[in-house]
Amino acid sequence: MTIKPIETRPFDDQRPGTSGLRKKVRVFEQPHYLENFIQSIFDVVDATAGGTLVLGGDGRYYNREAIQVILRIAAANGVARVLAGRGGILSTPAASCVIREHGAFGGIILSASHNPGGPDADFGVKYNIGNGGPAPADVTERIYARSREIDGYRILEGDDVDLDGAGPFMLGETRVEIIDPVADYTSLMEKLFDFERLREMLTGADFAMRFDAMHAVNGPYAAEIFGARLGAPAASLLRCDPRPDFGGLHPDPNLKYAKALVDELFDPAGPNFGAATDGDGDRNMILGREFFVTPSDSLAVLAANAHLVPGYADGIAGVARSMPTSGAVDRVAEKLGIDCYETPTGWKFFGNLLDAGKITLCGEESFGTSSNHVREKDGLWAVLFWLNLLAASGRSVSELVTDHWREFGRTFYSRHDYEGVDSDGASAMITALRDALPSLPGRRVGDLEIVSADDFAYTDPIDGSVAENQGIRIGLAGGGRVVMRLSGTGTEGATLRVYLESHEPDPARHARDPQQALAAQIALAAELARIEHHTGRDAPTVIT
Ligand code: VG1
Ligand code: CO
Repeated sequence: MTIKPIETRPFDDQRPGTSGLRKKVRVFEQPHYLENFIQSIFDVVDATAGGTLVLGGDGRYYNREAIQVILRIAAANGVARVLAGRGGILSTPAASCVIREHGAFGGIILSASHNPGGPDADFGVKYNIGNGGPAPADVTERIYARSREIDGYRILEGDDVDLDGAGPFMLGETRVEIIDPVADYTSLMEKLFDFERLREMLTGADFAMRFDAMHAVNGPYAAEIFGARLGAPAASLLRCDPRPDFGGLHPDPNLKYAKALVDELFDPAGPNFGAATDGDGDRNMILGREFFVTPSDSLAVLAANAHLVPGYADGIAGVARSMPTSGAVDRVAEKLGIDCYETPTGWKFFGNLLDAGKITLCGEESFGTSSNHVREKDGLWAVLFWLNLLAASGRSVSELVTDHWREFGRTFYSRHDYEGVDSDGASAMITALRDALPSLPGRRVGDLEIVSADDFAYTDPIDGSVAENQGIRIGLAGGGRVVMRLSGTGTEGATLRVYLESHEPDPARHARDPQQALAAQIALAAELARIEHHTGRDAPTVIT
């Protein structure tokens, strides 16, 4: 087999966003586009020292083709060993687990996460480092800089690797091992949770759950863990056959895109527990009977009750949440006497804190929760954690959460997304807000008083790196907040995210509908940011 140098010209749009490089499949299918980006990774990361690379994806359209290309480029760049998920499959948390278990120098994960899949939809490439987590910004910026000047890549000529075969295969000097995508991950889950107790609960007559894999990567993981190991009835596992286009749906586990599951759980005679995960398996949505748990509350409840779960019985070192995530977990940390960190949006910012042992649990309002067991958010882990809490406490989902509110107060929370708006209008809106920041504190809008306003900047407490312009943060008297930022994961136009939050200590006022409880915050955001003027929209496209 020969290594072929190919001349190429740089593309100018390969800057990774919140979570890797995400583009339309058609963009990735352009000649040399994927190759350039992969070569840029290998030019930045030294892959020649005899190490192992982990490779897999969420199974979406173009996954297998991309894996064949990446294997050949890896071989031409002197990677000694590649661990590839069978069928090209690895969920994001499983890839993180495999990188850590096998001491790999890094991994390439192919996914556009919760974005739709198919020939006209989205694809993505993410590079993770040796701790199993997303590459930090200095690495992604170097990869981007390289992609702007690249003039060639190296690729091995040869046949495709049989991703469904037993392996190992040799690609030139590179050994490609085909691994069971669920094995390492399942063993890790068995170490953290009380599988015996879970099995008892899931096979019992008075417990019914529904898990919706949304035709995405977690199907086989759920079949193994909930089905084979824990004995959950087949009828409780929904859409567990992964499809390249996710069945034509949006694999995003929220109130809008997992509506069938939500409807089932909101039936008064419905199951006790419902959950869904996203395209690449790192997001989760938790539902009880007639009850939706906001991701911010979920993180707070997990932190407050972690001692009930075997893997966390010794207590937690600290917690972290992304800036737009509600302050519910902060109150738990205060009570536990542990540190709570506020980081920018995106999982890469948790990595250093986890590595340094500063935090055990962390989460984002965007349906992401996880712990120090991997360096990615982890959908199935969150579902198992909740199940373990139900089994150990004997309480229902709604009881656990409403008890929590009684103890800590309720943090009403909602996110309003304005998807696919005009990029220039959205940028102009953020710029205008930024310019107005100094004039905001002290101002009243309706009944709300603004006490602080800034553009969030973060200095990493471990390595001192600084991330600026991470979102407009408006603090309100009484502990409420309005946060606004632009998405860094979209592939079309811009998406404005408006995060709304208020704190209510009085249990008599906990049963309100969040949209009503947050009406004043919603009005404040519209007025201050002039959302309709800048975006032409008078309502959000998704409310969670
Ligand atoms: C969104 C979420 C963010 C999350 C990111 C990746 O980013 O808000 O919290 O980390 O998606 O999640 P943005 O920039 O669009 O707001 V995943 O499951 O799509 O990898
Ligand atoms: Co995801």
